[in-house]
Amino acid sequence: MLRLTIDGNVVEATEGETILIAAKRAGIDIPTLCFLKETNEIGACRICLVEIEGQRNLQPACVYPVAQGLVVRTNSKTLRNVRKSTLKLLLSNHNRECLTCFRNKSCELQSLAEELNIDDVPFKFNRENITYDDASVAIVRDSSKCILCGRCIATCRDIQKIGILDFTHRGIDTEVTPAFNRSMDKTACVNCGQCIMACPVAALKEKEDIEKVWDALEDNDIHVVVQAAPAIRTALGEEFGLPIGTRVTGKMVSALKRLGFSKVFDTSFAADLTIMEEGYELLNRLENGGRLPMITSCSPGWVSYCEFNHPDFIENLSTCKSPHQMFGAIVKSYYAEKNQIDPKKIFVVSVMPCIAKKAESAREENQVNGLRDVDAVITTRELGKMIRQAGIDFNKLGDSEFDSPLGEYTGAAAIFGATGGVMEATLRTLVDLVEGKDMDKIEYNQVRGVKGIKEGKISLKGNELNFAVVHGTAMANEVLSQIKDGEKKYHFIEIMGCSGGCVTGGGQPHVSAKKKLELDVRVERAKVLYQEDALKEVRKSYQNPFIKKLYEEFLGQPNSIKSHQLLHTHYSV
Ligand code: HC0
Ligand code: SF4
Repeated sequence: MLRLTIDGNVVEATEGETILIAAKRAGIDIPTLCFLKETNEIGACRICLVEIEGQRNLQPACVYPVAQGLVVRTNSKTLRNVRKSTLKLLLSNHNRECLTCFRNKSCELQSLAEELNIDDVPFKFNRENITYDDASVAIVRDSSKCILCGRCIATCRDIQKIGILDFTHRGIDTEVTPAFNRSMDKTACVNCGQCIMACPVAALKEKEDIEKVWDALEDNDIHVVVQAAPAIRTALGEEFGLPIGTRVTGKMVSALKRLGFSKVFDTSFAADLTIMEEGYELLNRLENGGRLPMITSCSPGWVSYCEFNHPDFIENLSTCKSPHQMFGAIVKSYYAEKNQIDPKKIFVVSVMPCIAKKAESAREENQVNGLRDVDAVITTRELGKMIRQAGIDFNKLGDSEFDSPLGEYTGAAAIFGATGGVMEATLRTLVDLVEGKDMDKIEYNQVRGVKGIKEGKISLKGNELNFAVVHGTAMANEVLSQIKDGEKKYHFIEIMGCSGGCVTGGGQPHVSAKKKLELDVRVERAKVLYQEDALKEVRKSYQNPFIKKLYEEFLGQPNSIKSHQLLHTHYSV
């Protein structure tokens, strides 16, 4: 343990820590901008400069290591002036249309300007040749807002190991762009949206579908059905100032009802359905020599990553559509038939924590008889906006229940939104199906938590099933390489494109770098889903009575011809 002095306080720190971290622990917030924990620690923006006794130059706290006896000052007239000048220069090169900016009030640059008491910016914004790229169905890039902090570049390159974005040009013309300034839709971007989550400003955002949804809601000729993904209920409250990790399932349903949707259903119902289809698909592959390991296909960021980078693993992907696509297909067939509604008059909206779901729903493969399974996908952030636009006081809402039957779900489905959730849900059903009885075991702790690669094995009637859970495309790359090299052998793998799974998808509420220093968002949001699971009486997908009914009345058996027509898909090479 080392001891140093920060602003007159003696602070204990461990070797290798930075001044920024030691100060944070001592309750001293040094301002930062380009800093993003474990992602972008490069000291580039110079906002976190501090004075160190005995040194002539100011030093960036985010990269300067602690040392025994160091005497640090984080607040002085010099520092306040230097930080202000640096920030004014950054602001002079930034399109300051804050009132009409989608990051208004969630912008880290704006907060910093307020914290540093910036009262004027003497320079006018007059950059030319800036790119506004909205060619992709999922992601929009606006260079006029970019402050060149590099957080998106580091996230895509080092965390996701994809590397779509980088600095181009020099000096005043410097921009962050894909190679050759291609539009995002012409790159191998998988639409994970993790660069959006890293961006402190509004240089990256999702392609909004809010107006499409409002138009459908106002059309009396259309029956508008909404489904909410498991991960929305754990994060939507943050849009309304509630702490990270607040469960708002009932309020979310009330809000969706107030917005005027004809039915408010839950993607979790289709998650239970996916477990049936995927579980039987796995059993079939195990028994009949099918391609192994079977890999989950519900994360469209991961599926695109596989298509772009590992086409030799495409046959390993489960042929199951992702739950929200299955849900759309069931609404436009079973539900339409039962309620005698023309499927062409049904508009399915998915509320997703993910921007890749926008691209997924637009794929031709995700249509049945020329009708899209899902007509519009909005993110948690977009839903937050719609609720505010409608003047709904979210925090004052009471709880409501999802509509039946497509809103009935088990605890197994609720945990889909956290890394390991799909695996745990599959194991709960698979073991019982193979053993032919309702086993006592429900929880599989080895697949929970945020370790990048989690492994385990179980015995199924004497046969060993080896499995792995992977989150983030970098980890996916690692595991696939190990399989190719023969180092690892698995029967079944869950892969999610984003670290943490859907709870930290690219469509979730923004969390500042400062907050991310205090807590692990993945853990806090996942806790809510495990709580929801524990509260459920039925915690195994095959025991969902409405899933049983769906098979009895409509689909026949899992993996039946009808199931394949509606609920399965294929991928491109
Ligand atoms: Fe997910 Fe899903 S759990 S991908 O992470 O499988 O986005 O929450 O909705 O579709 O159910 C996201 C979350 C979903 C789907 C489900 C799966
Ligand atoms: Fe990279 Fe994902 Fe952003 Fe695309 S969406 S640029 S893959 S981080």
